[in-house]
Amino acid sequence: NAERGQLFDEGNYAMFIHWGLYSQLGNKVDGKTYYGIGEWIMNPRMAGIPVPKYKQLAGTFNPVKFDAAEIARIAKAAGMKYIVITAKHHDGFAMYHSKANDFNIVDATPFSKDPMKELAAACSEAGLGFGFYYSHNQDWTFPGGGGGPKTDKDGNPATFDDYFTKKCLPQVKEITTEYGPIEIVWFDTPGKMPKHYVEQLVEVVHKNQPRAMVSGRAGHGLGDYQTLGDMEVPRENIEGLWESVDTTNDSWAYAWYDEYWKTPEEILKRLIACVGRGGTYMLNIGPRGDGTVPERAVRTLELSGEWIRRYPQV
Ligand code: JFZ
Repeated sequence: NAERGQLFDEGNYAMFIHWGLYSQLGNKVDGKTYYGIGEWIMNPRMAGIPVPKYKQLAGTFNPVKFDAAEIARIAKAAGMKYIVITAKHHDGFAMYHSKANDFNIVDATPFSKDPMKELAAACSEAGLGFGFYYSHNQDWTFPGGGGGPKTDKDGNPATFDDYFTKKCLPQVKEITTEYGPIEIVWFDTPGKMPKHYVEQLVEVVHKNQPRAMVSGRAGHGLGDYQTLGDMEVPRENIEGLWESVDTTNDSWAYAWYDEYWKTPEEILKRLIACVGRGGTYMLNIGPRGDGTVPERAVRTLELSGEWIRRYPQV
């Protein structure tokens, strides 16, 4: 029915969720804490976890407390209109049931359910839109992926094309066909990824989900809107469709020590600044490895949402 782009026409407010195997670590590995963004924990800039050891984390990943309806409730209470969640981050682990690659939450963990099916259904039930983050260039565990192993399991050299055809493209087809209508595919960190790959991904998204928007971070200017730098709030009006992303605390993914919560007032100021200048504000939460959302994040979103709800009566 609606045209692509309508989602951002008058600005918008969305929930962003970084959730994956890394959430289980919460930035602590073998008793040592690493300070930085949690979803980067395996990277050499953080703990530098070798691929086989990182993959073993799947064996103990069991987010039995994940409650999709509760997450949808929190987003609604905050005044948000849709939710975008990490289908696959740079670590390469799929948080949905992928048939293209078995390093995923159904085939590789004791949880063995698809939480993305639950969240898509909960969003639809609550009248919220739904979308996926997908790391298309960086994949640190699949041979040939950006920042990933340079050889396959037999020691043969792997190319980016191997990764793209065997994993990336099939997975983007999956996330755009298996979860009902989606609003956004949020690609990120294109790096030096050649243009023809990005073109193929954008084509798949637009073909399977004609209304869905592709994030500016797809690369080569092929996205449907501009994503500003993390937590960037523009000082002046910006032309065209744009979005700013932010977190409720410091890290995107859960970090055990991260109590640097923004206050409800700070959240509201940032939201108003973005939407008042014609943009969209997407605010992140980082659920724990067991699926629960940190209480302070819930409270902040509820309190800021309460202000929005009461404002007309003040
Ligand atoms: C990326 C990811 O690497 C990170 O883990 C997280 O998912 C975040 C939302 O996006 O990092 C970036 C990418 C681009 C900018 C900043 C962080 N930027 O353009 O300012």
